[in-house]
Amino acid sequence: MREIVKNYCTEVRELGFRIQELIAESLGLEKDHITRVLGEQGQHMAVNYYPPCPEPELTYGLPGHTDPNALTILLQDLQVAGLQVLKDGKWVAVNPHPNAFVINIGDQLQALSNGIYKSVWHRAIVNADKPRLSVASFLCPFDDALISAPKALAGEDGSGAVYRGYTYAEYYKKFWSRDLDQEHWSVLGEANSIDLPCVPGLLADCFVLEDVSVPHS
Ligand SMILES: O=C(O)CCC(=O)C(=O)O
Ligand SMILES: [Fe+2]
Repeated sequence: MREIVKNYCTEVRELGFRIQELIAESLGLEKDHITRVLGEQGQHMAVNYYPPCPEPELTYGLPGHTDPNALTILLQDLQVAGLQVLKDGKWVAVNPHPNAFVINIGDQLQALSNGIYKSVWHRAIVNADKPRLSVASFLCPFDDALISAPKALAGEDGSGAVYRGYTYAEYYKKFWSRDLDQEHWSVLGEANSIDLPCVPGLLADCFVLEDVSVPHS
């Protein structure tokens, strides 16, 4: 079991790096731009267990949030759907596909891409009679990573930057110092999130990028 989880973590990490390289290329940046800026990335895995709820409309497995990290690779339960993303103001189901991961752009890639890639709002609903499992792998910038849009996207003088630059540590400090919604966190607890010792990190959800990213004037 330990070996399987270890291999999974290694493979998922490599996949994450490859996706970050492809995203960089799609933005017209050097292939290694994002992986260079994010540095030695932290990796964290959450195994989310959502017990069945006879009245699913009364609760959430995981309330709406964006992922505060850089990139999330999500393995969904093939038997039970539950993930929804917010699209044009409506919650849309993302049904599981065999042999497919769901890739979530996190807040840090939204900032790094100057808002071109969007950190998607998502939530998980529970099922009336079946439990659901999901395995989320989070790639996080190293603490001192300076998150700011590159000149190629924000202009030589930075005047086209949508967000001000900040370090990931600063982002996290703000994240933890905001008023926590007690109800939200108790609901999170009910989802039985288990932290696996992949690489030390933090599970943190429900962060709005705009909270720390002051629009450039
Ligand atoms: O269970 C899911 O499908 C979503 C999990 C998730 O969004 C998270 O762990 O951040
Ligand atoms: Fe999430």
